[in-house]
Amino acid sequence: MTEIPLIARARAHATSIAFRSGTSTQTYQDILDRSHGLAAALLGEADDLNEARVALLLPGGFGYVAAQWAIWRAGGIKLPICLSATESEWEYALTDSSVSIVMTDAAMAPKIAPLCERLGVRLMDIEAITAVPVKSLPSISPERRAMILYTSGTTSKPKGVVTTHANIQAQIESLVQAWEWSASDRIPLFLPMHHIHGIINVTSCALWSGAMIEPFARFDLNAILDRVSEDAYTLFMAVPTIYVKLIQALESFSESKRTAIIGGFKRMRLMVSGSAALPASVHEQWTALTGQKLLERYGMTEIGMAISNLYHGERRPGAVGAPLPGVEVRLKAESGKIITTEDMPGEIQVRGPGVFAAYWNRPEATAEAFNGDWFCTGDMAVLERGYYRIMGRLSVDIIKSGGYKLSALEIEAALLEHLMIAECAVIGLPDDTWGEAVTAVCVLKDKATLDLPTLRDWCKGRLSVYKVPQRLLVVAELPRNAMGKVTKPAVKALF
Ligand code: MCA
Ligand code: AMP
Repeated sequence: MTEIPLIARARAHATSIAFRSGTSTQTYQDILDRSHGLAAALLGEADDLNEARVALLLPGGFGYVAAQWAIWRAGGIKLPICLSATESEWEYALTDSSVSIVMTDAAMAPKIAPLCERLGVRLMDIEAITAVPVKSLPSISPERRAMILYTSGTTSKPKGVVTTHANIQAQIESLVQAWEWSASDRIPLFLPMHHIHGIINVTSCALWSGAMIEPFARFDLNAILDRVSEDAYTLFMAVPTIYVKLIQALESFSESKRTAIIGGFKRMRLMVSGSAALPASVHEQWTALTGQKLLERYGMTEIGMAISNLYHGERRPGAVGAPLPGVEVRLKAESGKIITTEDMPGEIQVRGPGVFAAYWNRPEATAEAFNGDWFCTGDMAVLERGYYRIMGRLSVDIIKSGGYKLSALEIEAALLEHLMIAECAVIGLPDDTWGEAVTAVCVLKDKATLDLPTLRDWCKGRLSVYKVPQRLLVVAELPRNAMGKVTKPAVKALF
């Protein structure tokens, strides 16, 4: 029988602790047993889920991983959805990928139950599943599709990125090798579990290595810092917004508290930043504060991690480093030529076994995203003294806020449903904490008025919290020239 390597490897660490939360712990054997039981419950009378899509609505931790492995061991495709998404965002993902089962827990079940009922999707509260007869599980080949992650882009609706078990394994192995993961590592998990950063970089790399994960239901700064001061961790992975928030918090603490926490950070073997640009000033502030040199890396949902500063070697502020093991990177100039020298900017293109298989049900979008077998990232970079430096994105319609990739077009489409808004454009304005702040530029309908608190209130329940505009610019009118181009918009109000 072919078993998924991530799961087969767990047997070698059977008695080691995989998850710790306060005094409660679960071993690798516990994950194997629980995922086997949940796989049997998923299968029922069937022998194989044959790539049926199963959504996961769970916080990171033991339950999440047991459910994830259950889906994989039963032969299904796992589709994690955002805990804080709105019902319409959930509905889009469930219908776009024709999900047949949603796995969740008692806390989340009531929130998604009405939607499941309306869509005719089976809802499985994993906490309600206790004794299940053990049954034999199907053989899973590396080429089988394993996961769909929804990602925003230059279309108004997110696309499902499909990866196979082989893709996921390649993404894990590359990082385990580059950052020297080992069974003695201990890492906190506070990132959302519907993105690669939390799923692969933290959770899957740790479990591949026999390491220990301490999950937090959300980014609970004080609880995490208490554990840092107790030397609980050897590794730390976060987005730049989190480092900004940590610096602000550390500066506000008493001398003794700050010293204890900084000691915990200092003694970690590695701290990583990624998912968005880490300003060189934050990199330098962190080093001045803790003595740790953050390792910045670059990745994308479609490719996993591609470029990283060196574990042993230079960690250059403002640069993302060199290609990771098994990943090929090239830059393509606007002229279409492949760049072969340093200091010439071009689009990053990536090739390797970690690159995704396809966008779910979108063959045209998949074809457009590739240049031969090279994936076109839409990010611009330049190679300088052997390291890549990200210069920005090709499309202004992609906003990165708090590490989340957002589509300006998706937010515009939602705002245009507001009765007062005639026209709108959504942009990302630079922001010290969030990287970019979602900003709505609106022309209102005749005699209408709108302010930011009213708009934000209206957005609640329609858009996830991180997509809600942080700033509003109301434009009186948009004068256009003979070519139809906007000439000089008059600002009416700025919030
Ligand atoms: C939340 N708030 C915001 C934003 N998000 N304000 C401005 N911009 C935002 N983006 C506001 C809320 O409205 C709320 O306001 C207050 O901040 C607290 O919200 P909360 O959600 O509780 O914030 P938090 O818990 O402090 O969250 C910040 C966070 C989170 C921890 C940075 O955004 C996060 O986990 N980001 C990481 C996302 C991630 O993993 N990305 C990786 C995907 P009020 O108090 O007024 O209500 S990228 C990826 O996977 C690729 C492959 C890669 O390279 O890694
Ligand atoms: P996502 O599609 O959510 O996986 O986000 C991927 C995008 O995040 C990339 O295409 C980049 O634009 C951005 N990104 C990730 N890491 C970095 C980094 N270290 N520096 C700048 N941008 C980054």
